[in-house]
Amino acid sequence: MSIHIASTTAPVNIATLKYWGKRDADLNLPTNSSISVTLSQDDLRTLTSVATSESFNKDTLWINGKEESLDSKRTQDCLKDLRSLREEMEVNDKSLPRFSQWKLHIVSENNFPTAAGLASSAAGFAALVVAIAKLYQLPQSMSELSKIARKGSGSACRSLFGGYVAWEMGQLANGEDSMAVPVASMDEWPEMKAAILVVSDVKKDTPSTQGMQLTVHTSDLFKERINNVVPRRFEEMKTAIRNKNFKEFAELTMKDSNSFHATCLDSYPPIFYMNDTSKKIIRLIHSINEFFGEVIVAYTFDAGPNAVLYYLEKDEAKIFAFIYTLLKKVEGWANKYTEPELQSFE
Ligand code: 2P0
Repeated sequence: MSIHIASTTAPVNIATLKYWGKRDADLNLPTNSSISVTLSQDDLRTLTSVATSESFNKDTLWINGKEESLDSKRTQDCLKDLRSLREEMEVNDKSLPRFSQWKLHIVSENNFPTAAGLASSAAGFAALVVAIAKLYQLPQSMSELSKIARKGSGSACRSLFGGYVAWEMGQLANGEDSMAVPVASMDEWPEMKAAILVVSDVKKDTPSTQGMQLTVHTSDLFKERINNVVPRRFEEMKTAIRNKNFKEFAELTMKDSNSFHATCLDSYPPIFYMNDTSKKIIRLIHSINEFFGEVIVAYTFDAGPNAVLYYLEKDEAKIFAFIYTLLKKVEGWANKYTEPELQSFE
C-alpha cells in the first residue's frame, strides 16, 4: 500500500497593525484589516509533514511528539475545505488517486519553546493548510489558501507569506474576500530586525477569541478604532513599508499596539494583557528614542505581556546596550532571564 507524503514550514508572524475583533466568529471574519511582519524561519517556525494512504483508518495529529485531538471545529473546517478542493480535482481527472477520501496523518513541530509565550496557532494552522495543499497538489494561490487557514485561526492567514503581509478584512458575508496579500518581501527591506523580550512565560489569562468578543460587545473606544483609526493606519503603514520609512512604520506600530491595549482596558470587565514590566519596556523604548533624538526602535505587544521590538540592523548595538543595562534594574528580570534568552533575530 503506498503512502504519499508532503512537508512544509510556516513562520510566526507578529502584527504591527492589530487584528482584534470578529464580525463573524464562525468564519473568523475580522472587524478590521491588519498588517504583520513575518519572523525569520531560522528562528521561529512550524514544520509540518502530512501523509495519506488508503490503509490509514483515522485522521491523526501529533504536535511536538504528543498526540492531539483533531476534533475542534476550526481544524475540521480546514480539513473539509481542503478535501473538497481535492475532490473537485478528482472529479475532473479520474486518474488521480482518491486522496480526498483517505485519512491523514499529520506531524507538526515548533522550533521554538512554547514557554516563549508566543502564539503558535498562526504558524501551526498555516503549515497544516499549506502541507495538505501540497500533498493534494492543489492549484490555488497562497491568498486563496489563506482563506482556509483563516478559518483555523485568524492570524494564521498572514503566515502563508514571508515579509510584510496585509490581511484585507473584506466585505462579503461569506468571507471570500477576506484574505492575506503580500505588501513587500523581506528582501525589499532586509535591514528590519525583530527581538522578543520574554517578560513572562505564563499562559495568558484571557484567550484571544474570548477577549476580542468581549471588546467588540462592550468597548465604545473599539468603535472609534475600527471605524476611524485603523482604516487610515492600514494605508499609512503599507506606504511606510513600501517607502522603507522606519520612523513612520515605528510610530504607527507603537500607536497601534497602544490603541489595541486601550480597547482591552476599555472592555467591561477590563482585560489586562500587559504587566508592570511591559509598561517599563514601553517607557524604556521611548527613553531610548528620546536619547538618540530619533525613532530607532518600536515596541508592540500582543495578547500577553511579552514585547516584540522592531529596529534597523545598524542600530542594534546601541539599542541593546541600553536594554541590557536598564532591564537588569527591573525587579525579577535579571534573576529569571539571562541575556541569551532575549532572542534577537532577523
Ligand atoms: C494579531 N492577535 O493581529 C492579534 C493581535 C493578538 C493580538 O491575532 O480567534 O489567535 O484564532 O482568530 O488569530 C490573536 O488572535 O485569534 C491575534 P483567532 P488569533 O496578531
